[in-house]
Amino acid sequence: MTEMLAFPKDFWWGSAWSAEQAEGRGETGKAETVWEHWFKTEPNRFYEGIGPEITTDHINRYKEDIQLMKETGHNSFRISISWARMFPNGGVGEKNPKAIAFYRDLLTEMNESGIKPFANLYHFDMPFALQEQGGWESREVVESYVTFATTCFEEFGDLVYHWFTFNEPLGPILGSYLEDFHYPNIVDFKRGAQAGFNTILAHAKAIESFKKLNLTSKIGVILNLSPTYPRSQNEYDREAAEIADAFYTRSFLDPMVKGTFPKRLVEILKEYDQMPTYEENDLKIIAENTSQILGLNYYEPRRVKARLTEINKRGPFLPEWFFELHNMPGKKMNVYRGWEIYERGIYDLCVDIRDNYGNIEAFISENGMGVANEERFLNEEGQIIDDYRINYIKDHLAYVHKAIQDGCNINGYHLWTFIDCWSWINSYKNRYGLVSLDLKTQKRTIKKSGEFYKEMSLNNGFEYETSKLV
Ligand code: BGP
Repeated sequence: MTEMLAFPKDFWWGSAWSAEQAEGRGETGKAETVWEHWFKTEPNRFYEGIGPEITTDHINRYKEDIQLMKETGHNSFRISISWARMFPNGGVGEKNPKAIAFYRDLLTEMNESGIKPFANLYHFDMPFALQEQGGWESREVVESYVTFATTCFEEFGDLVYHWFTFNEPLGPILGSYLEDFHYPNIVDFKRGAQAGFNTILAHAKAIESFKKLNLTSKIGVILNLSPTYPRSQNEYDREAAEIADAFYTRSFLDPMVKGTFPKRLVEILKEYDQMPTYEENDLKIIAENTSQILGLNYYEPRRVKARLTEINKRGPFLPEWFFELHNMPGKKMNVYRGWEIYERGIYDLCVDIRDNYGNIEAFISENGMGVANEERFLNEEGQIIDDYRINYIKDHLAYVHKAIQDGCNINGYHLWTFIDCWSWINSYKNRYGLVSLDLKTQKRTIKKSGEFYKEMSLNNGFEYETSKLV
C-alpha cells in the first residue's frame, strides 16, 4: 500500500559538505593543510591526480550556491569552518579577518535565505604545521584547537544554528594510524589511541568553552556509526561482533555522548598494552562536557564473524585481531564505493541511540550514494537522471520515519552531498550531489534528485510503498 510518509513539523531537510572538499583555496590566505601537503608529495595517491586546490570553488561561488540550496529545498545545511583559513599562520597566532569576513557573509546569506547553518569545526583538515607537531597526538594541538573553536563561537555565534566539534573523529584515526588512507600514514595502534583520546578531550574542552558563552545554539558531535551485525547467533560470532562494536562504535560514542569509556575496550587495551596516557583531570572534563546534540552519519552496516585464522603476533596490533569482516552472501552493494546498502541499518542505529544514549536529540547528518561516471545518465537537456539516488534516499528515509514513529528523537535528514564535491583520495570519482558539477567549467546543474528533494521538503514527506519495510 502506498502511504504518505509525513515528517514532524520543522524537520531539517538539507545536506552537508566540508571546507576542504568544497571551498577551494581561494584568496583569503590559508595555512597549508595535511591534504594539500600530501597531494604535493604523493599525487599518485589521489584519483586521476586531482587534489584539493580548487574542488567545487565554493569560496568564489557561495552566493550562487545558496540560490541552489533554495532551489533544492534546503531549510538547513552543514558547512565546516576551516581551521587553516581561520588561522593562516599554521593554525595558530593571529586570526584571519578575510576568513572571518567570508564565513560571516556566507552564514548571513544562508540565514537570510531561510537556511539554518550547522557549523562543524573539524572535518579531517589539520593544518600541516600542527601535524608536524604531532597532530592529535599532541596536547598543545588540543589547546590550539580549543582556541580556534572559541574564536569561531565568538565570531559566528550569532549566526550559527547548531555547532559540531568534529565530523567522524574515528575516520582520521583509522586512516592515519591503522589503514593507510590519511596522511601521515602511520601504522601504530597505540599512537592512534593517543590521538583518539586527545580528540575526545578536545571535544570536551571545546564544549566547556562553548558553555561559558551562553549561546542559544547547541553543540555536539557527528559520528559515523555502523550497526554491527554478527554473521550468526553462534557465541563466537557474537563475541567478535561485540568487540568490533566496542572498537568502532562505542569508542567515540560513549565518551562524547555519555562521558564514559566502554569497559570492554579499556580491558582489551590494557591487556595488550595499548592504553593512551592521560591526566586524571581529563576524565573529569570529558565526563562533565558531553554532546547536547548528535549527528548520525550512516552509509553501511558492519558485518562480523569470529576469526578463521591465527593472529600474526609479529604484525602490528589491530582491532582485526579479534574478528574478521563477514562478506554476507546476497548483500546489496553500491559497487562504485564498495559499500553495502542496507536501509534497515539506519533504523537499528536510531533505536540504539534511543535505548542506550538517553534518546539524545539527534539527526541523520550524512547518508548518500556516490556513483561513478554519472555522465552516463545525462539526458538531452544536460540533466542527470539519477532515479537510483531518489530511491536510495526514500528507502532510507522510510526507515527514519519508522524510527520517529517508534519514539526516536530524530529531527532532520542531511544528505551527503549538495553539489558534487572532492572525496579525499577518491577525488571526483564518485559523485554524491543533488547538483552536478562540470569540473572543467564549474557549471552547476540540478539533478533529477535535486528536484525530488525540493518537492519532498515542500511536502515535508513523500509517497512510499510501506510494504517494503521489514
Ligand atoms: C564521510 C565523510 C565525508 C564524505 C563521505 C563520502 O565519511 O564525512 O567527508 O567524504 O563520507 O565518502 P567518500 O567521499 O570517501 O566516498
